[in-house]
Amino acid sequence: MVTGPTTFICTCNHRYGGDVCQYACEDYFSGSEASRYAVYNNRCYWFSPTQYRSRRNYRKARADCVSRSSGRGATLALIKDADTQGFVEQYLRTVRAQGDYWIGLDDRQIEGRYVWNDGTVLGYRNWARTPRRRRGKDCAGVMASGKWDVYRCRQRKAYICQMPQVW
Ligand SMILES: [Ca+2]
Repeated sequence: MVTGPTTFICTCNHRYGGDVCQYACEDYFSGSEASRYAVYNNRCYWFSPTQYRSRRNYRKARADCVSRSSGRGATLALIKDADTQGFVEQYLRTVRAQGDYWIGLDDRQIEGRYVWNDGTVLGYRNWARTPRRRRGKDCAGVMASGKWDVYRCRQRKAYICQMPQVW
């Protein structure tokens, strides 16, 4: 987009970012996984395959996300505002998602107190219905509709990872 005689705003191609578009989600995901990511807000998000053998329980899904960036801050997706929620919903629509995806939110430490995987207390929320206080249903996922619900953490689901912000 040209905004003036000498000023340009450039945007990178899908899946690339950084000052000179050098950053690519390929740094984290390759092969058959490569079609499952999108960049939003300088961050790579990855949506795991949905067939049963690829699904993970909450703990394993979380561990898989963390392992993608060798300790540099990858987690299950943290949907802390409406804009990020909008991005996730758009992606789910685009791929005609079916079923649920884990996100990085649970009340495993204190029943009824939902905390994001990075320790942030829940602010923005998009529950389909307010979760009932119930031990044993402690892990949050996003449904194909985009609304969130709480499930038993040992259920196997697809999941959404987010990689570190790149700049
Ligand atoms: Ca609970």
